[in-house]
Amino acid sequence: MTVVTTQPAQLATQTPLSFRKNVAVLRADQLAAFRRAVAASMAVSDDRGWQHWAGLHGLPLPMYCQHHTPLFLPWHRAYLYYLELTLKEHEITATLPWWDWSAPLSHTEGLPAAYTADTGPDEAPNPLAGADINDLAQQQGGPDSPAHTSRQPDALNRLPTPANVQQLLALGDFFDFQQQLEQVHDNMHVWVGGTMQEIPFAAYDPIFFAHHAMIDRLWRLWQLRHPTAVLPDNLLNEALPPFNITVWQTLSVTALGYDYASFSSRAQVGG
Ligand SMILES: [Cu+2]
Repeated sequence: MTVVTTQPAQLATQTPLSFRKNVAVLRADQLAAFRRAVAASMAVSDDRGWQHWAGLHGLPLPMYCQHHTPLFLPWHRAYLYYLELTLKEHEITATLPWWDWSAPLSHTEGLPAAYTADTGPDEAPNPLAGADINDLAQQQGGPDSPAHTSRQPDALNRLPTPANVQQLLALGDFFDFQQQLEQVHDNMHVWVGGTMQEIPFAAYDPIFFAHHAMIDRLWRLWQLRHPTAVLPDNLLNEALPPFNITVWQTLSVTALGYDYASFSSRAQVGG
């Protein structure tokens, strides 16, 4: 049983933490910067761009994502981390916002307005509303593959509640927590509907990353709640291809250079 407290040198040299924020409280300039970063990513056609990064999760082959395996949370943490770095190349302040689908606002508005508006305040198309899906992914997905992402949200009263979240955070064992969190995660993919419920294409939709930032945040909150919980050594040493990182290197978000704003600084919520 080991508690990992040290981090590899290349990760420990990160400078100031960058804070992921609740999408509901993003200031207009923060949302605009994030949208510019996503739009810029979508305009890049090589392996630094949106199509490449969305494709790592599902199609085109190989499909790297880990679902219903012990690597679900670590793999997706690495995935969001590296995608966020590519967005920072366009906008240094850009961070992945999270969508708290359990919050009262979500129970009245559903999908976050930042992701559903057709245009931003500048009248430019809103890149968070959806994305194209490249030809290769469509070919490999067969004749019913979508050419563009879509959503078909379910009823508001079927969203998870704060009580559901508290039940998850109270679980003491990592594997129990991960398994039950993944179930809620699965339900949310189905709740959003459309492309989000098809694993091969889900990550093309920008809402995927707001949903997964919430999942990653809940893992962070769970880690803070259960500081003595440990993962087995054999799991810690697992690689997370295609990322050059192991499970134990994903355990500390602050070593990776980011954190979640609401519990780090109350002042940031509502700011
Ligand atoms: Cu997912």
